[in-house]
Amino acid sequence: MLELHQFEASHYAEKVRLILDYKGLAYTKVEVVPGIGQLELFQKTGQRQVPVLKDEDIYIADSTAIAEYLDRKYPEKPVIPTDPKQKALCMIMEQWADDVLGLDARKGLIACLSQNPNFRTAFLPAITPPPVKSLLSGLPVNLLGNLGAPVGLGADSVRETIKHDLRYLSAILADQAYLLGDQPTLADFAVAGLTMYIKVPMGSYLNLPEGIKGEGVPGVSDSPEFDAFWAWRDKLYADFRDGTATTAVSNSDSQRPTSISID
Ligand SMILES: N[C@@H](CCC(=O)N[C@@H](CS)C(=O)NCC(=O)O)C(=O)O
Repeated sequence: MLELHQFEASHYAEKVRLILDYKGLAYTKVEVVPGIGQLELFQKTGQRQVPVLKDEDIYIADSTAIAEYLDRKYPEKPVIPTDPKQKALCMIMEQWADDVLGLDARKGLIACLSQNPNFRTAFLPAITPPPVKSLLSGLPVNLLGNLGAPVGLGADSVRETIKHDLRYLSAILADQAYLLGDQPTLADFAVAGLTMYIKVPMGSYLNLPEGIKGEGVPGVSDSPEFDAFWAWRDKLYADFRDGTATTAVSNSDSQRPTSISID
């Protein structure tokens, strides 16, 4: 069976989970232990990031490379159009989602970590010792301050950037079902996955604490301006995301993360 080496809280892994579910491919999630587990990935793929797909003895790193591999090896329900112009639009949009939207969303997450105790602990690895989690969730907002501000990631400027992104997407989706027309493509799955930190999807798709579902960047996740966008994403999840893949851990439970990693 296919194995997806991942962090449950990784938005690039979420993009791949959406694609695997859309294509109806069975897979096991292998939860990578930050630090030690990433060393294993490095040995297999020459890089340390998730997601990595393992298909028999082949390892593929990077969500875009994984999507391309899946369409080649499992051509049913393709996510990359064959028409050259549609393909070009799809790949450009996907790249924008990966390189712009995903990074803006990550900045949004950092900016609101200080404000939401649930967020502070939800994106820690599952095996983080409970005392560390409760210590972090108990830190008062005024002690943390605006975490991102000193490095130019103040909550207000990040919020405005994310609003720009969602306005562009909402304009495209105003009169069509998907970003390229009437069929879902890699562009849609990239955008849906990489907005995970802006608003965590509701439902049982993600093995994350219930308290953060539906939560996200304040002023964006709860703004009526983006209701249609979130309704679009909810429908994509309802139609295509499965969420029943089982999870294994890449190393023994006795091993502890050597770093706290959300990205
Ligand atoms: N371009 C990569 C980005 C993957 C990425 O940024 N992965 C993050 C998790 S969201 C990661 O593994 N971070 C850990 C690290 O960099 O050590 C993709 O599309 O898969």
